[in-house]
Amino acid sequence: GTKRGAGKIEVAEPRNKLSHPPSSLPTDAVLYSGPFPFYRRPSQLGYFSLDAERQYHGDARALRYYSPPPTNGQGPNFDLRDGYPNRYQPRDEEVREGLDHLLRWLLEHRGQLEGGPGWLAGAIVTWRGHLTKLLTTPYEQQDGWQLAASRFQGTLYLSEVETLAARAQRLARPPLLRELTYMGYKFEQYMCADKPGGSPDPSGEVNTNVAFCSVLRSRLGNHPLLFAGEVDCTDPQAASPQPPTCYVELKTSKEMHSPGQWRSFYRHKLLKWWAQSFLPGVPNVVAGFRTPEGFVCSLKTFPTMQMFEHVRNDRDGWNPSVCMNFCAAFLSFAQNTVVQDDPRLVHLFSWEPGSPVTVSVHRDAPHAFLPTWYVEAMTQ
Ligand code: 0WD
Ligand code: CA
Repeated sequence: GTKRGAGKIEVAEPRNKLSHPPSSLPTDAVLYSGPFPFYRRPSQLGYFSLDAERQYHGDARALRYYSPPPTNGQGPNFDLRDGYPNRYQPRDEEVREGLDHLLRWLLEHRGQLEGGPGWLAGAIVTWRGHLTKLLTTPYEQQDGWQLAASRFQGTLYLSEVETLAARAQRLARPPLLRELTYMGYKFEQYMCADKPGGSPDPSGEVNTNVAFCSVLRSRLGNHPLLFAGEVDCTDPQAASPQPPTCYVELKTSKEMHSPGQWRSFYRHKLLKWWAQSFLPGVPNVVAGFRTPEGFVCSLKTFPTMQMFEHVRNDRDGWNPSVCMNFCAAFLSFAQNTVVQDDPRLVHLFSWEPGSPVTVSVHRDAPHAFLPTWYVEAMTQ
């Protein structure tokens, strides 16, 4: 420590840097244009599966294999409403899992993480879906979000909290929306086999407890990232068979008939598809376009790296640089705000469209999200 009055000139700490981090973060797209930031090519660190009872398994049992219909003859004719509601086992959405499954994977693999000693202590741990929401924030005009953040052993953990509006919407979800959700999962069943080279079996149940999750490492600017994301299937015939480049994301969307409908699809839906698949390095999104009666009669592959081309010359389009620069700015904001290392302390970042991101501070229940079993095992 430097003693006062020992002849040294004392330089004042610049204010607003760490000692006084800003208390809000603007989200306007214009503030985040500029060059695309560094984003490390995502690499897969591991994976896990959740079974029909939502039980964790440290293996790939829930991974399915891409098995599109033969391209000869006519197009597909998938009835997405088949099996609804009798063969639908939806996950219980009242169960708040937070980061639990990802934390279990991390606990079991913390000794074998690459990146050198201390890599985890400098990293941000979260779900891919949370990062997707950050990427699309500068363009989002409907849904806000809340992200809870805790620092523990250096690592910054980010876990989404359902907003009151989202909860109200979920509880009041009209039956037609519930069926639409089913149809998305049904499409996966028509497009995936349980074994490489096998054929899809659409006669079974659709159980949305089942999931295969890839755990990935990347870095955005100077933020090392460890995140997990649900993967729909792997393509046994992929040109590059190594994960994540063999993975395929499946989506359904309304059939489009006018240039105006395509324009709107490129501006809104493709942004979400791009953000979700770019983060884990999933190279292709295969879309099934459904008729008003719920039949998929055409398929189209959208390479993730070509999605931006559809809006590059659109004044009302989105820009990947804005998405990534905003995400990097948010991660810096969070890193500078959550200074104390304490798993029971939560900084809650809240955002509503048209406003900046704001922060509130909480301790313990109901906001703390790092489970005791995790904190205790990591403290050993
Ligand atoms: O409890 C929560 N609030 C959340 C839980 C929010 C986000 C994710 N999760 C968990 C779930 O355990 C889920 O299995 O994460 C897993 C998926 O994580 P993710 O990949 O980070 O999520 P995201 O990219 O938002 O969604 C990927 C897929 C979705 O596919 P589509 O094509 O619709 O984007 O994961 C599914 C869905 O099939 N999915 C969920 N499954 C169960 N519970 C959930 C959820 N809450 N959210 C998305
Ligand atoms: Ca999907």
